[in-house]
Amino acid sequence: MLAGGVGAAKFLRGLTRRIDPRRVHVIVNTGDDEEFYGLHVSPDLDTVTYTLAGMSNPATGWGLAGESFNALGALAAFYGKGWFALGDRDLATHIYRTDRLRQGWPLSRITADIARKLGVKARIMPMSDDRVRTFVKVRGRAAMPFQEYFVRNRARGRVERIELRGAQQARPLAQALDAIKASAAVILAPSNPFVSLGPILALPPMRTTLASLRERVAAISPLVGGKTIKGPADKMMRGLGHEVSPVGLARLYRDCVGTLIIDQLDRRYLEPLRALGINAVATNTIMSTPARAAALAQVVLDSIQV
Ligand code: FO1
Repeated sequence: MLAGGVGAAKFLRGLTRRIDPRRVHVIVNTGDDEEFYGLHVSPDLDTVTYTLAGMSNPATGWGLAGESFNALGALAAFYGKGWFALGDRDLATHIYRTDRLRQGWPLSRITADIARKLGVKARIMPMSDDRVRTFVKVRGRAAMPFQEYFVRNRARGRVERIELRGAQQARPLAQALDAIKASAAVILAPSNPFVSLGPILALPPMRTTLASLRERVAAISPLVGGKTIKGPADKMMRGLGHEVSPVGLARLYRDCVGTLIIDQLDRRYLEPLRALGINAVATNTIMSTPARAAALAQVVLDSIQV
């Protein structure tokens, strides 16, 4: 599966109820990674890892359940008030990751190590061991790193451009490409197509590899009735000149996705999608409970006959 953060993690919680987690390989976006207080933070990797470990904060979907923020409060005395909420126990993950990076471990090894130590059975891997940084250009402002746009500025403003800095030079993880080629199904999570899945798809030769397996590739639309449940994907589609509908999404993915799972509220798009050469399936895509996420996962697996 190709994954961003919270939406992907929710889906994975369902998928791993339907198939053995050891069969699941998760390739995660690292374009959102950021340094805070000298520490390397990988929000999407951590969101997926914590969720599969059963440790994530159910209210936010990111961070850890039952967190405290004492260290962040103490850091404010030196750095000023922080805008990125790093919890005390979450900081342990960032300290460990940063320490290992400094010792020369690749991010993929650290990610597997953290997941194993937290008891996760699925294989979680960063999209690349090379650094890719997502920048967002909003009208009237210079391009800014993703977390600054998303958290500090609360995704305000009209998005004019997404820059995936370093993506052309970065190599996708070899294990990720191998897993994709060996898999019965490749699932694109209901994540943001520009800033979550975009960075993964931008790594050559990720997109052409998926295109060669298109019949086995399914994407889940993050749109429900013209809006996203969470996050700015709908605003971004509009700002970047795409139709905010499953058809707009299908045009973004058409070369590499054979099946598109859309919400039942959007069933009127089934025919137009089929006319575009996409196998379209409508179902309830709102993952309000793990059981709902598992039901969605079953529909996805059935749609590509796994
Ligand atoms: N999202 C927020 O909206 N506000 C935060 O303060 C915040 C802190 C944070 C800390 C660790 C972490 O792993 C994720 C965190 N996120 C926060 C979520 C993160 O910005 C997004 O989920 C992803 O980058 C987008 O997928």
